[in-house]
Amino acid sequence: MACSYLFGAFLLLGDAFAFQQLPLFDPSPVSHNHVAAKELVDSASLQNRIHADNLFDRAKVLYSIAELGTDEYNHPTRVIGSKGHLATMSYVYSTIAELGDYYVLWNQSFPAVVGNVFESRLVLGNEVPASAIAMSLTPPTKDKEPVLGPLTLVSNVGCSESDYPDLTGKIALISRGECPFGTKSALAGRAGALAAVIYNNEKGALGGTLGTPSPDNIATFSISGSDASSYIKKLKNGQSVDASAYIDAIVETIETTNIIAQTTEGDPNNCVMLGGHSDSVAEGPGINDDGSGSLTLLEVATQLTNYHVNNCVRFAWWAGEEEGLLGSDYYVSVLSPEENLKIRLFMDYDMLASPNFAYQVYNATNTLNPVGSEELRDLYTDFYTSHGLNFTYIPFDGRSDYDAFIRHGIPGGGIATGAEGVKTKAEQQMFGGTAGDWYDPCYHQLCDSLANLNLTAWELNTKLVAHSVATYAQSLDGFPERTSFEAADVLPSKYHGPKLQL
Ligand code: DTR
Ligand code: ZN
Ligand code: ZN
Repeated sequence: MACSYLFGAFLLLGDAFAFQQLPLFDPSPVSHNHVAAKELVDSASLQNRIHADNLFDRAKVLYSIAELGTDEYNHPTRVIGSKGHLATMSYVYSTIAELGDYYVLWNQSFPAVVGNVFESRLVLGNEVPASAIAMSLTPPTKDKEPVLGPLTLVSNVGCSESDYPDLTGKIALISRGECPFGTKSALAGRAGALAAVIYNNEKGALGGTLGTPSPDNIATFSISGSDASSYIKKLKNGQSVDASAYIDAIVETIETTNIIAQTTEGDPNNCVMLGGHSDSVAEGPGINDDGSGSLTLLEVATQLTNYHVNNCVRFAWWAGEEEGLLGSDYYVSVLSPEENLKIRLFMDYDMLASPNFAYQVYNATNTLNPVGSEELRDLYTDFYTSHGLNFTYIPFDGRSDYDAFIRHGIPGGGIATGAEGVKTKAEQQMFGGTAGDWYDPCYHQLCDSLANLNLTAWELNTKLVAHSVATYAQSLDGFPERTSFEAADVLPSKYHGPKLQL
């Protein structure tokens, strides 16, 4: 099986993805379409078709696909721009195309900013702060050479131009807080600084992204508050601190692609939408993050072909989630108001099989989010409760691809099984596993491979995804009507994707 899928994947590699609309495969009937008389989709019946072994077979294919990234990255990966990601997109595309005319399938290419830090070094006084890291999407220092200058404290939290003295030939030291890291880097650059160091205003190390590049951005490091404190004291006492910063990095724009499949049947003015992300981080193969969600979508899309639907169902495999929700942001940003209003809700499925899992439901409420988000949240919690299972609420804070939807008036929500958070004792009682360990100890690492999947959680959650699709594909009666496509909340949030931005 792995070989034939891989062969299909290679067929579509390369120039095929240069086209806006790939030609559909020959829609010759496949077994799913032989069903003589299809019935209207029904949750229990669709759920009965979900089996862990089918999901795991798909995971094995995906791991072989990730191995294609080894040429360039020395280990399996499906990061955007890699062969592993191109082959992932081909696998998704060809799997849906083979289902014949049940779906209309298209792809949407968009520019994606990617960065890579090859080398970095920060010296403050005579010390190398242990917590210093170059921020994601940082530009290099001038000519990719070390720069030297006095460390200079920026006033307040460095969110307005007036906080910045003339920093020509200097290295700026700025507190975290109130505005995005990218804003601070650009303001420091505009004030003439050679490099910037942002220190944490909370406990612990700081890592984050500068986000969308500005031409004013300068080489930027982050350090912990405790590493910064002695320097802040010295500077406040009028003492000087020499600093040197060096970053060799690139920031470039590549093209990558979202894949979208919509049922040909069902009311096209009332669409139920769901998505997972097709990309991984560069560090590993991303079999749980978000291989699990992407493959769940493929399996549910495959099994759905056995049924009629009343409402249209639209599946999305987003690219560039790990670089800052690029694909879902782009998709929503180019929707016309009419198209936006056709999407009745968006369901995010990112990380469904964490090995030390908790059943997590995004705490999306109608007070803070588009109306309908809470009805969706309750569908998930009712499901767990009716199966005698525990669940926890997790913040709906912009860390995954639902963000653009709720910011544009579309009700949203989703489920997950946990990333780098630590399982509590109470959660160990509720879900088993190991208190004190991360939900996914291999989050964003090389070991996010086949052994990093909990098949019990994955199967159960895929049944829940099937339940969500079947319920709303059958009927949206009573589900709140769409009223607005305005941005729900325009304030920058702490997260926009997996990385901190503020
Ligand atoms: N799935 C993660 C992003 C993510 C979403 N929710 C949380 C909660 C805690 C940590 C991370 C996340 C990813 O794509 O990396
Ligand atoms: Zn993810
Ligand atoms: Zn991730």
